[in-house]
Amino acid sequence: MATIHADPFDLDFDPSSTALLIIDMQRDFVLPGGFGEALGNDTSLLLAAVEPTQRVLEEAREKGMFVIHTREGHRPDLSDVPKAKLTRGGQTFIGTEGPMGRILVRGELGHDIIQQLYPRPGEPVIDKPGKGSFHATDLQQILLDRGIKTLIVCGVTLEVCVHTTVREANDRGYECVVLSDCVASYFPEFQRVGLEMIKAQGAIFGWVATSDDFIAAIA
Ligand code: TIU
Repeated sequence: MATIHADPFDLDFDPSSTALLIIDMQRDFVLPGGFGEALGNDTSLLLAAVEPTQRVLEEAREKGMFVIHTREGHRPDLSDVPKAKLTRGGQTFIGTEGPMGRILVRGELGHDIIQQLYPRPGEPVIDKPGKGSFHATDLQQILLDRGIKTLIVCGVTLEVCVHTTVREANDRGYECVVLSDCVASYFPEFQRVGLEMIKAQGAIFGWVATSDDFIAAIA
């Protein structure tokens, strides 16, 4: 067993039943020319999460911890995009050509995970059509098969895909620790309040710790 120093209180976990879940570290969100910028965001704010997540990933791999990656995106024929997502606000970005290929479409450069955090063989990559990582994916089955009980969560954006996934996971009985410096938002105030929401009311849907807390816990 291990203990991670976390907010609002320390959490005991078994590293052998813990997975590192890295959410949507795709070019489409963290680099200019993709989905994030098309929506009017300054993508550079997300880059702060890259280096701490690299350190966490390196340590988790060294300790043999199970690592899972997710990507938000759609089939090239867009048959899995709800109409309400495709034409949100009267605008369509998904599936249109950009400098990194068709936006949020599987198989395109922009859809893939950035090189610094690229999955290794044996690390499942969950392709998801929605914001949550459990909706319309086999993540639940993969976690059950491995006997996973605790999730260490990194990725972007905090208040969208990270929150949705952690809320889904919490309802399914997983204990989730979100690493505050390994998640990012296009909105600094959402970064602050998004972390507050998770750990309020006695860890209402999760815990918050830092990359250093995680690395110390598994040392
Ligand atoms: N727009 C935004 O903040 N996020 C997303 O659309 N997807 C994820 O968070 N991955």
